[in-house]
Amino acid sequence: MTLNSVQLTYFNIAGKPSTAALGENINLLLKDAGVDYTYRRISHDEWKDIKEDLIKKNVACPTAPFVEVDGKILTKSVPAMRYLSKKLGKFSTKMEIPLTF
Ligand SMILES: N[C@@H](CCC(=O)N[C@@H](CS)C(=O)NCC(=O)O)C(=O)O
Repeated sequence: MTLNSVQLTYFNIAGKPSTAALGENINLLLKDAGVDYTYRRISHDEWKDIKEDLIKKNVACPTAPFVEVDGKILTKSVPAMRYLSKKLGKFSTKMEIPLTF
């Protein structure tokens, strides 16, 4: 299964390596799965407006990292990874994976 229009958003943390913190788990999942995606690194100044936009879109947990895929917004890193894994056919659960918890 291919995933379309995938964008991961997470903070660019000053003074830390680009691999630091929660965004990296999803980044590696997408990279290892060979997904064509963009990784948008944002500043804390940019976050205010982005968070407001997530709230306007009724995203239940407006935090970073989040992934936009096929017009959906996935928040919370572990649920997002479960959802992506299932869509990629790498998670053989019969459960419906919610977009967020
Ligand atoms: N359990 C969540 C934690 C998400 C979280 O708390 N993210 C922090 C950055 S590491 C955040 O978005 N902080 C800004 C905010 O809550 O407005 C996950 O795994 O994604």
